[in-house]
Amino acid sequence: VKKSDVVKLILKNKYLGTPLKQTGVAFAPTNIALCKYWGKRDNDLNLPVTSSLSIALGKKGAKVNFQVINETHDLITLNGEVLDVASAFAQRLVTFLNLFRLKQGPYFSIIIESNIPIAAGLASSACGFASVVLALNQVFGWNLTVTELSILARLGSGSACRSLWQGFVEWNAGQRADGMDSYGQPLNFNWPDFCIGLLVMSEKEKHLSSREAMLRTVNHSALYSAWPAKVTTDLVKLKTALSEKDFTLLGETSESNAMSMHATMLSAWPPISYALPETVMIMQKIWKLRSEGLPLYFTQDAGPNLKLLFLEAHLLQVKAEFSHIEIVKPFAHI
Ligand code: 2P0
Repeated sequence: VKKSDVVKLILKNKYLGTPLKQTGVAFAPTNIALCKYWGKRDNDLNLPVTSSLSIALGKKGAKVNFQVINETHDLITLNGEVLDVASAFAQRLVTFLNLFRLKQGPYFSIIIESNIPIAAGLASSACGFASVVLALNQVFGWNLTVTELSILARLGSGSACRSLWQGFVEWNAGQRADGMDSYGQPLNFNWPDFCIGLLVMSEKEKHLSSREAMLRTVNHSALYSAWPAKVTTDLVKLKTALSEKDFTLLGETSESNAMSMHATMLSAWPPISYALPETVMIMQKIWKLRSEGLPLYFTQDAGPNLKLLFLEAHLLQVKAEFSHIEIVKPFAHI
């Protein structure tokens, strides 16, 4: 099954339609996985080996503005800078857009504004592709369901299928070869005093994309075979934690899940580590604070930055310990 086959399955007779509107504007939040997506069963369709569970970051994400233009190529602007068409980011986006049009177009001016560091393990591709499919749905007048949009977003980047909602979202791995059963679904749990602290150690682009790192881990890590069972257990624990508002269970499960994902990478060959010395120092500081009674946990993705998990009751203490922290309250605006 190819990406273009999935696009045909979803768009049916709307496939390769002409634009209905000249513009499309959309926002999608970024998301942080508490139970990670790590490893694909289909590398082209971004079909995961396991399900995963994330929390959206409210106003942190990407806004896109699509405008049909009379050109033979797209014009992409990212945070005020016109992108070189040969850049990896532009190529990836254009390749994705080509799934939805013929050689003759339409082509777009695409203005992307992101308020998170790009490619620093803060899930910029997730909100990027999610906002792009939302905008395309407007421009082409597809009227797709949010489930169908989630499947299309996944074709751009796996984690993007979780970025179409605020709050907690589960991505069911699904079993079908065409991935029509692999999409995000919102979980109906509100947790107003849940806080996330972003600790950015480096805004530099990562040295190894998650795409390559996942592939290497699946193919060359002896520990990867233990990962699916770990995810199964952790998903049950996380859903229990959400329904019972058990923050300790949520924190422990999320941190343990992240550490286990990184363990599969460390055991790959060549080994993969996304940590900087500061990353490890801060982990140790968190463990010390926790041993002294502060209910503070972290998660880490394919980059050196840490995302701290805590409740509002401990906000002042967390701020006092980490001077450069940026606080996100995922449910504050819902
Ligand atoms: C996640 N990550 O669940 C995991 C944890 C990084 C670590 O999803 O190849 O950019 O585009 O499907 O979605 C980042 O991987 O990878 C990611 P592709 P993606 O958030």
